[in-house]
Amino acid sequence: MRKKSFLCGCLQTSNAEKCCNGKRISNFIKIVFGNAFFAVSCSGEATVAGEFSQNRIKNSNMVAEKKQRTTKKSTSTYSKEQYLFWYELMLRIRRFEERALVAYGQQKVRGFCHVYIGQEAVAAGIESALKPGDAIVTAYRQHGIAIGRGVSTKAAMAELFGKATGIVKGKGGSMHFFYAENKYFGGNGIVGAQIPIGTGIAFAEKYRGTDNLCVTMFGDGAARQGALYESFNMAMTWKLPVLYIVENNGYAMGTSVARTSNVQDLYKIGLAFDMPSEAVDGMNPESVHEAIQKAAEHIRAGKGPYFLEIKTYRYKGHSVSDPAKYRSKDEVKEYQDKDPVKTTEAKILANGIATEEEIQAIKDKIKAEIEEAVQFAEESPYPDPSELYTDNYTQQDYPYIKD
Ligand SMILES: Cc1ncc(C[n+]2csc(CCOP(=O)(O)OP(=O)(O)O)c2C)c(N)n1
Ligand SMILES: [Mg+2]
Repeated sequence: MRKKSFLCGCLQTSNAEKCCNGKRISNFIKIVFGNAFFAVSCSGEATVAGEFSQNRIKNSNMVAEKKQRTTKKSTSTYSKEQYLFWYELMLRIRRFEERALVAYGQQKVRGFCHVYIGQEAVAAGIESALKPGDAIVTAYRQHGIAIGRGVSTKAAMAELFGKATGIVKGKGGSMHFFYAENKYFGGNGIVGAQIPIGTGIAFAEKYRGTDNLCVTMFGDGAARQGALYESFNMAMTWKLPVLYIVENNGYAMGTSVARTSNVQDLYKIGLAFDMPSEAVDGMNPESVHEAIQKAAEHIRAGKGPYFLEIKTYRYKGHSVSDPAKYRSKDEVKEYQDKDPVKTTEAKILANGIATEEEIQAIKDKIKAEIEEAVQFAEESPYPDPSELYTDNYTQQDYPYIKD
């Protein structure tokens, strides 16, 4: 039987065999941009390939910038517009997921569901610091990142409900949103698989000569995957425009970083590659925004990748089925006291950035929006059974298949 390859992103290049030195690779995910392409095998082995000759990639011996190794506290002040953007986005994500959990309890959402509650400042700070054209790829805890990227709460809720109006037609569910128009490359369920994918997207941007970067996010549980080390090495060698972000929420499922990593300051992983690497406080959007801006400036100057360890926390368990008994109530409370939504609201009011009425208006707007999203999801149809046979890729002339 012929093997099938699974493709994600745009389709196909013809000289894959040459670029991969004739090596037979089956079951791989490939992203193609113009003449450049990137492939990663599903086993996690990363392979970068493309229609280029090595000497077209400048391999300058740029010395990595002096590393700053301390968690940064925000000192800057921002405009009212900026604060309200952060507040509204974080509240939208929070209310969306709270409502999604209710729907899950009602068995309207099924399958996996990993919520981002507690981590919203990361999505808010990233989104405010990027420019149009930049790409994002992340792991499966992704509702918040996707909503930040412009996936509507209607399309997101409908996706969770498995409806045809969902962002990927109800076929992806909680872990696999994808929004190519806004360069949101998912939503990836295989831990660490998106690290080489993001590296490949950055490769394509460099190859095409844009000034776009690719934010490549992963959890602390992915930080010890071999694909990360291969990707970091390639990205530094070729000075790719990639911003790696590890969202260190302290746990990989129920296993703490302390139990799996001798080095618990995960940003230090980047130092082995001479990659500028820093730790960032992830409980407020200001410090995330500032760190991303600084990293983006470095990357857009052509100096290559940057690595941020954003220290954050999830209040809920790994997924809806995890009661999170592996940590104490005091620990959870410690982070809830720094809750990004509440502290940003308090900051806005205490500093007279906006009035209580303005804040209330945002709350009312979000509440109505989320209820509309649920109604939309409820009323939308399920995909037609014939959809089982669409959006699947089968390459008939796969060059590595030997009968
Ligand atoms: C390659 C692979 N191995 C194992 C799993 C099972 N798994 C799902 S999530 C997870 C832990 C991920 O931890 P982290 O990246 O810290 O994510 P968080 O739970 O904090 O969102 C594991 C081991 C998987 N999905 N993929
Ligand atoms: Mg984690």
